[in-house]
Amino acid sequence: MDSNDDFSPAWLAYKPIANRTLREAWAHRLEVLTLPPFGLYSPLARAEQELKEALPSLLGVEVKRGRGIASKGLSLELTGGAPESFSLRCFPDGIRLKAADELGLLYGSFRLLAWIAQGREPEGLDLAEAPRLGLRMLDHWDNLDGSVERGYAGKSLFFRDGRVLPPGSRLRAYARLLASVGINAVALNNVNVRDPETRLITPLYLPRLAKLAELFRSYGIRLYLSANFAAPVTLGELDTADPLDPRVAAWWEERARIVWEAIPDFGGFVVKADSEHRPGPFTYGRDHAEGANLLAKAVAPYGGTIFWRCFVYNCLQDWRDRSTDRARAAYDHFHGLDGRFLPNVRLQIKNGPMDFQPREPVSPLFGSMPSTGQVLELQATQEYTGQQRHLCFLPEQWKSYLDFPVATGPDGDLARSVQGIAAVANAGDDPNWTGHDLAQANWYGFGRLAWNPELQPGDIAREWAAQTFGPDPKVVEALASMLLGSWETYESYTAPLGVGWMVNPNHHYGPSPDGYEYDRWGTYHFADRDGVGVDRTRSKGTGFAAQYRPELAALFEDPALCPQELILFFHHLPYGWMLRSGTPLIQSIYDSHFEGASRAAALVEKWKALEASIEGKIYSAVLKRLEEQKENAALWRDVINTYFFRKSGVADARGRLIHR
Ligand code: GCW
Repeated sequence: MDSNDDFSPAWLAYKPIANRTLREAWAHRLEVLTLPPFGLYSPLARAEQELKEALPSLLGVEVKRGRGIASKGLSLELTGGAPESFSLRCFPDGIRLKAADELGLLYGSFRLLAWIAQGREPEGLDLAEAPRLGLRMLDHWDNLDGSVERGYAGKSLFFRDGRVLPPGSRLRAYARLLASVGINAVALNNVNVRDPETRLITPLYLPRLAKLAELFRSYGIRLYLSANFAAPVTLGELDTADPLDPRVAAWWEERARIVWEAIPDFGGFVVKADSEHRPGPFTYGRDHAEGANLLAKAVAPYGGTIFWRCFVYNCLQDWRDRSTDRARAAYDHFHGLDGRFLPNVRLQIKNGPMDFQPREPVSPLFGSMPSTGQVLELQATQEYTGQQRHLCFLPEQWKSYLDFPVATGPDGDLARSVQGIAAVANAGDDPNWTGHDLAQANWYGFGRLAWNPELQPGDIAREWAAQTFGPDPKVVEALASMLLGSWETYESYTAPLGVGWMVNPNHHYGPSPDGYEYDRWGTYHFADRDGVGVDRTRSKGTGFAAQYRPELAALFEDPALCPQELILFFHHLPYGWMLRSGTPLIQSIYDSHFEGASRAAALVEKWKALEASIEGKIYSAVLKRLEEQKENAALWRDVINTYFFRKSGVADARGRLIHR
């Protein structure tokens, strides 16, 4: 087998439906397929292809093409309605899928197949769906040499040894997986755009990128690239990248023309500027509105969008300087610029104010800039959540952000305040795409939540499990019980109560309580013999809490009201501090670490109980990862507990083993 063909079908496994009555109930409604005329590489052609491949495998039927208006069988119809939306209904002799556009028909076809694969009955099928968010995007941090920054699943799907890969069968499978959960945008390269990747926007690479765009287009997915703000200088064409210099503006306009000539539906650029040594407008004494608008103006004639990242902070801090707080940085840099960005700029804001820690408060920027388009950035790749060696089902974490009331009133949740969601992708060229087979659930879950932020993580977990492993309720429930709660398990054996950052520097795997404590990244927890945590109050701390709207600021400001899971993010507290649960802070650190590590150990046993139901290769691969998780969680428990025991001198009230 060509290594290009060695990949898992993931949740598009289309396993045969074992229940005969159910199979027949579907089959007699699906044997004839009628659809409107379509072009060769159109979404509708993809829909037909998917149905014709999937239905025989799920139901054992051969699908025949019907003619004209069908009264029986599966009919796909173009009618009115919102873009990308669809309705699906079951009739005694058929299924009717209606949509306003071809993409709606493609999404509806995938939903129908998911419905069948999940073991549901046709009689209940009556859906009308439209995506809640227009932009549902994956950002890859892939480099041209094939490496992936913070990638835990092999090499890049798009690049190898300085080349753009041709659109082979793996990439087609990738596009199908994306479309099946409604993802409609992909940024291919790392936001850290170095010299080689700066050249992606030149004729050296554009023809190859255009081939990828053609494949993705047929699945409703637009291509984006990360751009280097200093590109005119890096490419040796100008001696400045000053956003107010007319030569620079002209350069970007010409560049946009070249890019859109090669890829007419190109989406636009993601930009990391003035962040972690990347160039940006600050070099020229300009602000981020001036920087973003330079690019936005150049891409506007083509309908392009600029995703301007707000991950801007001082990464050369001195730990002795107690006045600077990294958590404040995004708000301090961007809030005052509200109203100054062109309409095709989207500020892309990480979920929290720091950097994808297992738990952070929501970034105070959300909902605080009424005249500026915003996009939420999540991290599916598990940089700080176990690197796809630990099981950590992230839809539960994401849901806590999406539901967060950034504004008052019933529509005040974060999901309603943004124009889209991007996640840093967790897929690479590993045969199972994501390193850990069960991490596919995060990719799937991201797409589902971006489509509909109101979905519940439990339903997402069950849908994913049924589609991936087949609809046997025992297996589905067992998998759901492993996925659900796994984020909180991870959180409970790592850094306590929102304090974050107790990881090994650089690679970020495994415990190192003081790894970042005296470093320059602005990531401190200030543990001493008396207490731990960061005072971010307005009254005596860094003032970060005051960046929130008043009701929230009041909650975070007061340790008696502050959500307990974030208490050390906002407060420096003595070890004897009584949490609302009635447990002293130090004891709760010990308890959560003992419990978290034992829950991680229990995952191994839960998985073992599934041995007979899971394909051997997947079973052993996952078992190996769960065993590593168990061992690493025990290490986390011991390192963190010993650290706090040595600092505080307080023994565990329950007398469990804490190493001296
Ligand atoms: O999480 C940090 C990562 C960097 C990353 C950066 C960012 C792409 O450690 O690897 O760089 O964030 O989001 O820009």
